[in-house]
Amino acid sequence: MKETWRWYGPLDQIQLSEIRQTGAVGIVTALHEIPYGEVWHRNTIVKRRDKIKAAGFEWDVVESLPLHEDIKRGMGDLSTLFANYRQSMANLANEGIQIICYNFMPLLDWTRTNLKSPLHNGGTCLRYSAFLMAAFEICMLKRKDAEKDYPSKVIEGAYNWFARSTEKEQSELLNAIMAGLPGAYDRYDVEGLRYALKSYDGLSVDDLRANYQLFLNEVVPTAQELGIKLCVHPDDPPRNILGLPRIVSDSKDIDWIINAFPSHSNGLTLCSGSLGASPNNNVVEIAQRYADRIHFAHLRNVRKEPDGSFEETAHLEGDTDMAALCKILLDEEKRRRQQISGDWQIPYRPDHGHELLSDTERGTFPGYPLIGRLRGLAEIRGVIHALGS
Ligand code: DNO
Repeated sequence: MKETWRWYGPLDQIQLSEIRQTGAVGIVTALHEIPYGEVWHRNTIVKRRDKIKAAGFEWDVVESLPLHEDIKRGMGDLSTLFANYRQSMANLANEGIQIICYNFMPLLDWTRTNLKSPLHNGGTCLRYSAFLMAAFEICMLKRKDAEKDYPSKVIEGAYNWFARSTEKEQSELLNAIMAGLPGAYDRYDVEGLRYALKSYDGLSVDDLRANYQLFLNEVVPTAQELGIKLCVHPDDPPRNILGLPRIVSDSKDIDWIINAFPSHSNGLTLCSGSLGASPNNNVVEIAQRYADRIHFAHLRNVRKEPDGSFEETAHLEGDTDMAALCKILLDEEKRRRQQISGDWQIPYRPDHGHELLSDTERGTFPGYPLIGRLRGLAEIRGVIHALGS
């Protein structure tokens, strides 16, 4: 398995020279400065790739080539947006970058309620508390019908918290929920989010699936011709939030995606932490079932709680058996080496990490500190080594 590291480009506090010291050999990045829906031009790609090369790395994975919201909403004439997406893929393929991660989550990307939840050992982690999400939706956003999405115990906790919370705590909660858009510049306030949500009013799961199908029809054939491996990132958390439907949450959803356009270019990012946050998902089984379509892996772990909350644990702790998962990925690599010529390696990155030691002073993107991720990488490297590859 190829060790990669997510780098946010010039916006990142962590330098490529520091990443070299982690032992990772590949970089996962995106042109975060380009607004969603616009073409990634060849010269901009080349400049970024050369910078990565000069530091001694390959640019292995694009995470993400984002979809414009209109594609997810199925709004208006989408022909230019699809043409732009295809052009960006062609420009990337021309420079030898062939793995492209994206997601199909409406409006928000990953969502947490605490960005610095204290750990018993002194560091901090990302956390999703059901009662805080409920407090946000019910008391701050005042979303109609939000109460229907939560059990009464959680609703009670939400009202209690809200009654006692300060303005600062409420604004920290908003900030945490909005933080899942690293690199993108859209951050909503409560009013802005309410307005943005309006544009999704009435969109059902079936509508969203129809919009996804159209996207696949429009881009996968080109990806196939270019040798590009598209890999969708699962919903995080893998459930509906804010009243928005989500359709990349469990193995039934993944079945739908794989069958919606049967092609090797229509693949998955196996994100163990995202999938692992649902009690309906057995991540190891999911990895086994779709192994031949896993083009990229995010390895991390979570501990689930009965009310739907979860906390990001150290990479080898938490609910998912990381060794069993790595074994499946290693076996899949072995199969590829025997059965196909060309690229057999699965790039993976230590996904997220606790803020540890001097991480707290660096102001890195939430979930993406240097030392915490280095710990995760080192531990996973150890597991892979012990498994014999
Ligand atoms: C969070 C990440 C996601 C991921 C996108 C891919 O840490 O895993 O933000 O990059 O969903 O499109």
